[in-house]
Amino acid sequence: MKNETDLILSIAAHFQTEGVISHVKRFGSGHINDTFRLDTAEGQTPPYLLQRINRYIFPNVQRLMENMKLVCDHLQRKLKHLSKDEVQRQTLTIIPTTSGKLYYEDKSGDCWRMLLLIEDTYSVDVVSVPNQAYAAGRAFGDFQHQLADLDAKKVHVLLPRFHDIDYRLENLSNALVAHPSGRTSEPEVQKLLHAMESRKEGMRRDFNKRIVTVSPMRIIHNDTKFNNLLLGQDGQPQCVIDLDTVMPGYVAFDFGDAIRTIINSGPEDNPDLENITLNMPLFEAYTNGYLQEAGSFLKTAEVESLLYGVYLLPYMQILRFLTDYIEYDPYYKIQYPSHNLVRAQAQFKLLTELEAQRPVLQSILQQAAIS
Ligand code: ADP
Ligand code: GN1
Ligand code: MG
Repeated sequence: MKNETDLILSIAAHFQTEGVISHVKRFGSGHINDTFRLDTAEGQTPPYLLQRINRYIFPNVQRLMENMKLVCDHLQRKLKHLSKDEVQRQTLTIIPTTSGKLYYEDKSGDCWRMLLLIEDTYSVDVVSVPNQAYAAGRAFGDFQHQLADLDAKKVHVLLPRFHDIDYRLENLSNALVAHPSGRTSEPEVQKLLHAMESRKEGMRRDFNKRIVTVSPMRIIHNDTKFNNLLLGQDGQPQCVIDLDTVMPGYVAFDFGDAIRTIINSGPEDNPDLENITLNMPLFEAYTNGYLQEAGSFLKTAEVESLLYGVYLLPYMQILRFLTDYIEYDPYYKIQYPSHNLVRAQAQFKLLTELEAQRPVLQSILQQAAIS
């Protein structure tokens, strides 16, 4: 069997690359795809990024890539006043295969895509300073703004009910039926299940009454965690990435998911629960940055819905991590056997901190909305 580098080189040969690829390195900390950085020999072309697309999550890669192309083209048209170089630093660029396709399917059925790697950028899992949070708010707000005139009918709904609380609750119930013992009977799992159950009706009510029935459907990113933003060397956002989930949804989802990672003083999977605290200045900074960009197009009801997203997105994320743990981890990449349980526990601690600070969060949001 070939080693990984040989495999990647043989896959890369099917794309319209320039220069000779000389180095291959695993890259990034995403939970879904396998990502590799490809460097060409010195003095040749810029590096590339090759991704093996997760087949379990995206069985229809053709449609996935059609969405991605649609969004990239739309964003690039908006930047046509800039140089080609600058456009390629602010948006993703898909490199087609030698036969002109958007992805390559290998003999084993794995599907691969290639992008230009945006140089001198990095992504981080934990935000450190308010400036970064403010700029991230502006970047995700601007992203929604740029997509406001994209025809929603052209976007395939690849992951139906992606942020639908009833779907996530159904998945958990199904997991419990399929796995009545095993991990389900662990005391830590039972404790979390009770905590989720006791919040269920309140969360469902907020989801339906405070978001779905009052907000217009828009094209949103659907996965606004902080590491889906590339930062430039100056620490400022350079490009919104990970476009796999761009689909219709509600702005409160993107806001809540961003806050989930930004307000958390530590990583999403912090096993040290005592040290999971809220970084309020980052919340305020993100909110100000987001409303600076999105305030012009959001309806009043949408602005009011944002607070509910701050609770619902962590709640749904706990359901998702817990479901995956009970099902023995088919969905998220894990680094050790209890990783999904640790993630669920850390997100639950985050949720309880958010609950304790509700009046403060509400007043920061209200203040940001009127200034
Ligand atoms: P996943 O779905 O697994 O999260 P992503 O598309 O987010 O995959 O990519 C994983 C990581 O690869 C990102 O967090 C980022 O660090 C890096 N990355 C992705 N696209 C690019 C790019 N075009 N240029 C530079 N780095 C990138
Ligand atoms: C996944 O792809 P990545 O790592 O950016 C997931 C998100 C979750 C997130 C939790 C397609 O995001 O929905 O919120 O993990 N993406 C998909 O960290 O399910
Ligand atoms: Mg990602």
